[in-house]
Amino acid sequence: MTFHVITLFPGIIRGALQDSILKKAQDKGLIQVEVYNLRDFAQGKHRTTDDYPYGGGGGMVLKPEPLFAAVHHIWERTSDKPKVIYLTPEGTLLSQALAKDLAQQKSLILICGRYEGIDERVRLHLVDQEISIGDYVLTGGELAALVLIDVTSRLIPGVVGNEDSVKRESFYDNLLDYPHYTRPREFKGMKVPEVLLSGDHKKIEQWRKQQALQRTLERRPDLIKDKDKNMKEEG
Ligand code: 6GU
Repeated sequence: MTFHVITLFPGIIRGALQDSILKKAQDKGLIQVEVYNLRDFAQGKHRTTDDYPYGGGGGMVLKPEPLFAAVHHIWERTSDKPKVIYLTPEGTLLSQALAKDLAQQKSLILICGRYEGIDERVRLHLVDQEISIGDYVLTGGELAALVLIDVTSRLIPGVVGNEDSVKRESFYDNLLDYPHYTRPREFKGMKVPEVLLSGDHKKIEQWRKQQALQRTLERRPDLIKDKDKNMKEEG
């Protein structure tokens, strides 16, 4: 899968992808991240990418021309006309379910905003989907784009070494994860639950399910309501 990222700060995107699992995924050819500096698509001596808002008020707004030029540049060089996603706190909340949908795409264009926002005409005529990563305001869309790339990439087969762990972890079944233990059997007087040492796989499975359910009820009862709703909708 290819992520085309349009940003004023290519270093933020590149820097975060130089280590660990996403680095390996790129080396293996499972994902590709192409970074485009918005400034390269701006006109004039000063290559201005932002301007004052009509109607006044504070802050600056990203101009439409460089964003249109950048997206068309990418479309002209790709065979599949990738969808355009704008990262903004006004967008649909990113969830595991949305990430699963995104992971079906061959490629995506991600626009990272800065300042007060982008010219509304970009949203109306260029953007297919607006996505937010949570109810708080970041200084720009770059960290949000990285979150989107991370959650989507790890759903692509081969990116995460252990497929089983992807299936078992938090949110996969709309439940939080169960507790994990490793050696030693006793640490500072705290013992590993007996059942995990029993070798009885059925019992272990039951204990994990019960723990996951209990944790979800205590911490995120909203997830269980969502799950009920989803099951009813699916019939
Ligand atoms: Cl996508 N962008 C910004 N600037 N702030 C955010 C966000 C995105 N999602 C949550 N907060």
